[in-house]
Amino acid sequence: MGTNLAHQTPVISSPTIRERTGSISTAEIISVLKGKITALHIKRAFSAETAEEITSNFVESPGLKERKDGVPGQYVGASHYRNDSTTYFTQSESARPYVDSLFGSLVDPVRALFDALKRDLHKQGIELRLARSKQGQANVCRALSWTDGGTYALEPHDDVAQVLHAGSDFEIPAVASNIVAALNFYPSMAEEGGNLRLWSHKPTVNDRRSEGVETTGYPYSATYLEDVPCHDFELKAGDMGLIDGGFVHGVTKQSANGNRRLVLNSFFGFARPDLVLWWT
Ligand SMILES: O=C(O)CCC(=O)C(=O)O
Ligand SMILES: [Fe+2]
Repeated sequence: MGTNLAHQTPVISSPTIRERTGSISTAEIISVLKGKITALHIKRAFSAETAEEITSNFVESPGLKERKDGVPGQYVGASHYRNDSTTYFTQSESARPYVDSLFGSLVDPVRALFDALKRDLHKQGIELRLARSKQGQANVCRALSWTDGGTYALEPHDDVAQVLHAGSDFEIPAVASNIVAALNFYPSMAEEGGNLRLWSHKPTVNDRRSEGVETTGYPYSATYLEDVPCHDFELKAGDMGLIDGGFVHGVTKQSANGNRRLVLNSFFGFARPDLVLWWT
């Protein structure tokens, strides 16, 4: 008996979206981790001074590299995407000084959020820590500047497939059956475009297989997403976003001149009821 998976129709799941100005609370972060909020956009979440410092340090970083894994972009840090555990943790260790240097002598807002969440979860008997192996441990974030010149600066994708298929020598596949939260701080934005677009759809394994993206979650085709509603987060430098990375999302085309769009990205989620892992 054969199952025809060639024409999966995406099931629509309506996201719960919150957008406001101010400070994020640990209670809100936990609501995303537990699937009660799908996406949170906090405007002016960190200062212009911090944003500018990070941006100029990124541009001048001796650790700045071109991605060579099929996702057009430049980065500082390490990505577990399509890497085995040894490669990822070795790269995380060697990139750490460059990631730390992005903040100069200013307080790292990603680390501050990590520490606040760690304190709050600890009170509830839950440990929050960086993913690790014999080779080392993850960094708190990685910095990325997308360079795809097509319809999207970063094509529609989900963040769960890569976690599910990270390999048994990683701790993170356990998170894939829960929410994979994706945290983004935006130190710099293009003049136009570069919106974070979130589609009302959370793909299943069968959906990914039908799109030929079973192990990567990247990229979903325009045809597949044609009838799926979406929401655009219009981001500005200093904003942050926190989303359920299981929903399909991407970054819209951006203006080529002027400021480059820069994101500090990290992932985290429950590996066990008493353990939240954090990685990049
Ligand atoms: O740059 C963004 O706004 C989103 C980044 C993202 O989705 C990713 O790194 O997986
Ligand atoms: Fe993503």
